[in-house]
Amino acid sequence: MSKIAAIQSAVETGKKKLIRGLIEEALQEGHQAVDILNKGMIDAMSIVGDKFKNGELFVPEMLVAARAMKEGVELLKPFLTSGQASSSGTFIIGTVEGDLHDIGKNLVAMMIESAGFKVIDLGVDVAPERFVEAIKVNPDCHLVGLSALLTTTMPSLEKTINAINESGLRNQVKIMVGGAPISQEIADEVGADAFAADAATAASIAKELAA
Ligand code: B1M
Repeated sequence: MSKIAAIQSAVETGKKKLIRGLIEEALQEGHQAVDILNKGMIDAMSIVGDKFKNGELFVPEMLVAARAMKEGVELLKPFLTSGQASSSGTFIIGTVEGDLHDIGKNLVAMMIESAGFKVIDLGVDVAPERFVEAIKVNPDCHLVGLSALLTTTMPSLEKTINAINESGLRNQVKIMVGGAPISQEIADEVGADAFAADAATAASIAKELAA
């Protein structure tokens, strides 16, 4: 089995303790961190999602897979980020109300930080008022990112954007949305300024929006 396949299998089956060794070996063998992330770990989470949908595994297995993935992301972080000093501005990010998924949001935050932004991460299940408050207390913030992974939490995107509109702060910030069920069409519907399909795209769009 190739090292990438072994990492994929370890994430899929939630073998958190194996991840460090496997990633170190993969890097020593010359695999790129971005390949380990995309082909090893993100693909593993898609398989987990498919198996969950088909009833082949359940929430506890999804959770242990997520823990293994997080361990791997922590290890890869130094290889994925540029360590660029913050200068592009402040980016407030969070997973919307009702939604606890944070792996994708954390990857987006990491890539955006690496693109030179100061990132304020509000975490998961973030109520619209918390986004509004965070923008208020950070007048230097011109970009806000909303992550949603569930079709049931997609309305929270619109609720959050409406709350920012009603607070009178909408002119201060550009809003980017993303997450597995989100598309450009949905971004347009909820009144966002931008949609990004993945973390690398989110970082380049953030730079464009800040320019
Ligand atoms: Co959940 N879950 N989950 N889950 N989970 C999904 C999302 C699901 C698609 C699985 C499935 O059925 N196939 C499904 C949603 C179905 C739907 O809504 N249509 C689902 C469900 C149903 C649920 C529960 C309701 C299950 C239950 O309790 N019965 C429950 C909901 C809890 C809640 O949030 N209230 C639940 C719970 C969980 C866990 C807690 C067990 C765990 C999350 C742990 C954690 O995040 N800390 C979990 C997991 C792990 C998943 C899957 C398997 C993997 C998600 C993930 O981390 N992917 C997921 C299946 C799947 O996505 N295929 C699933 C890897 C990650 C790197 O990708 O998050 O898509 P992603 O992020 C990408 C892009 O989307 C984008 O960039 C990222 C990096 O490239 N992106 C942005 C994300 N945010 C962005 C923001 C941006 C721009 C881009 O701008 C701001």
